Amino acid sequence: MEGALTARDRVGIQDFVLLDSYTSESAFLDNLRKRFHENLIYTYIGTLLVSVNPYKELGIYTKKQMDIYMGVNFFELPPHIYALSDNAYRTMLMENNNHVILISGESGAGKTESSKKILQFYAVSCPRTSLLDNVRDRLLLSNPVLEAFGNAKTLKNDNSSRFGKYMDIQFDFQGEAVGGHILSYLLEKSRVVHQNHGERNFHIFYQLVEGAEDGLLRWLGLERNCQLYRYLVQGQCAKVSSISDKTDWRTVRKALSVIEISEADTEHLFGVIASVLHLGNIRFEADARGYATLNSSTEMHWLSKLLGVHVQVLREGLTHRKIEARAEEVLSPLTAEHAIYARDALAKAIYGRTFAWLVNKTNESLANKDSTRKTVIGLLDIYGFEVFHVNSFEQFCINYCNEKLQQLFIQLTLKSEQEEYEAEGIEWEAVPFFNNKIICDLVEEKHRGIISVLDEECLRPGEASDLTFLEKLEEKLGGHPHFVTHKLADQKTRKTLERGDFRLLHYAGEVTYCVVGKEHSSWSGNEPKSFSFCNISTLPCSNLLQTRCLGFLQVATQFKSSLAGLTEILMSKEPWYVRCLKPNNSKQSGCFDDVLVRHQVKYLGLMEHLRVRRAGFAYRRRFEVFLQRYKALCPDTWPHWKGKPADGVQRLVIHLGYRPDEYKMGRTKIFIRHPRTLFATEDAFEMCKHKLATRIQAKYRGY
Ligand code: AD9
Ligand code: MG
Repeated sequence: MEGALTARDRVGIQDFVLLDSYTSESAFLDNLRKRFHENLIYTYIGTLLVSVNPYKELGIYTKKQMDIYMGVNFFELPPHIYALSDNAYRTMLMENNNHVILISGESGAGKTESSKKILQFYAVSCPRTSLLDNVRDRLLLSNPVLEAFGNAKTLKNDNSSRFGKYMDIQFDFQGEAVGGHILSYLLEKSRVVHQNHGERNFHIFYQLVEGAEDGLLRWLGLERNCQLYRYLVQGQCAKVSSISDKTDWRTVRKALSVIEISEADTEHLFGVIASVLHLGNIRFEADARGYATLNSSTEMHWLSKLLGVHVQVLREGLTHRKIEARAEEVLSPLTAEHAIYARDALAKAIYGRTFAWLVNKTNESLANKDSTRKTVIGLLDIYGFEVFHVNSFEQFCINYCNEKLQQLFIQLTLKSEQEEYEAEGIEWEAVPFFNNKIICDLVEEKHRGIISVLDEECLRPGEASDLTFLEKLEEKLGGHPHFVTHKLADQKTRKTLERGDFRLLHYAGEVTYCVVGKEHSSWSGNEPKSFSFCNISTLPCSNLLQTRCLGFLQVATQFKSSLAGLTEILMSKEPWYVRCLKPNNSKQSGCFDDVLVRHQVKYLGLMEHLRVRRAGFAYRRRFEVFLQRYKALCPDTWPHWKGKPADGVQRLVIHLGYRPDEYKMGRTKIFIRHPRTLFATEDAFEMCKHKLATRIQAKYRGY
């Protein structure tokens, strides 16, 4: 009938590999858009899951849906995050090895939501064979707690992760979720003391002020009014329509008790959080010589009470710094401006340590104490790539982290995949792709990378400044195709760059980083400038801070090595990928911005991935492994194959009726084009096992 749409026209296809014009970006986009408008947010590229944030509840995450996807082969049902979760889970059990689900995408694309859906799937639908029900609750409720302390409203996302999170979910041999472990990466502590316009501090502060019982607030010396606290109002948006701080407060309180944080510890925890608010309200005045004096007696009283530190010690600590000179400690007074830096540094340090403590506590509660072997599924949910009007050190770290993750993806899916075909002698037409290693090197290379230069500059206290840092960068990196400054830029670009900026051409787009601190606050006349790159190194440390200045210096270097550690963890596991896309920049449902989505499809390397997938092979197994598992399916290979493993595999697949275009024999491995071929073999294997078991039982029963 003319005008009638086929189902395929309407809902698109569920695996891009089956797309007719698979090299066309427009066809790719058409398919995504069609599905998005039908509320079909998931599409596969082979076993990779593409997810488009719907910005609305779709009713597809129910227990019923979980049951539908449990134990069903990947391609038998519409794409879903549960299908990927279930497949990772079953492969883990079958192959008795560790897996990891890598979730990526820019800020607000839906990574954290995805990771929560996966965790829920495991916690709710995996078998329950023991009495470990509370482990599942703890796994689930660790989320609201860490989100309250580690997430915040930004311009990109009302619930933006401000720390990187890697979580292992541990399973016993029966497939029951029995424990977990969390690693956290670089929390954006500067948010504690400063938020850009339209952004908030970490959720927990607002939850506490809005939600805490009157008695608790009184005990903490707080009032139920966010506007009274300097650290809460710089972004001028303490209230957010999509967030109910009161309800979230109740959830967090309950979650804290489920993850076994005692009442006493909880009280201390909120004491520390409240102390940060009091600290933010402390004001300094300059005496005749410009030195800081303090007259915030109410705040000092509460700080002293909540932190358990004598007022006099606090006072000295906030207005002086300790200098170690020839085995002697000398107190030297701080100027009013430096005292503000020191106050803020203290607030950030207190918060950072509290967060670390909380992650530790959560881990204690998730730990599985029995020592039997566990396999794990890791979940990686980091902060997404972000570009703001002004980008500082924090964005630099966040975007570098995303760059590393993209590099890992390239390594595993595009580079090594193609190298493997070559090594195995499989005929292959190379698929070109942009390798962002050049940008990772630009940031992290020894001696000439940005981080090294930053470190070097920071080790020259007194002499170094933001500007000398920038000059050093220009000297070492001038001419690098992904690095530009005002001085290095051509005429046209120069107009868009200020003298204190440098610009990186990241895989996901250009970002201009501000090296020199910019004035950001209209709150009070004597607020400091925002932390810039080198400023971090020249900060005067209040003598309340045990961390010596040097500790601050290598934030970036520490981050670099913790990311190297993370990469190692991820590389040691079988990877699965969820690529999250953001449909529009206004957090709206039903709106699909073509230009924005096309850009993400491009930089995430989805087209290249599709081409490699389409021309390549979904599965590969070493001959020995393949033969060992399936030898019972062929009389020639059962019970033992005496010849070369490759010949045995050849005999086996011919017996199974594999068509020549369905597989290729490499040098050490068999390559199978479509998952469904392997699934069919796996089904035959299950049947065979079943028959064998019945036969053995019958024999022993004497029939
Ligand atoms: V960031 O890098 O941490 O700033 P994420 O984590 O990628 O970012 P997040 O998962 O927090 O983004 O998603 C942003 C918002 O989109 C959520 O708060 C939800 O309101 C919305 N969202 C995301 N995924 C889904 C979904 N599958 N269904 C419904 C969703 N809403
Ligand atoms: Mg997130």
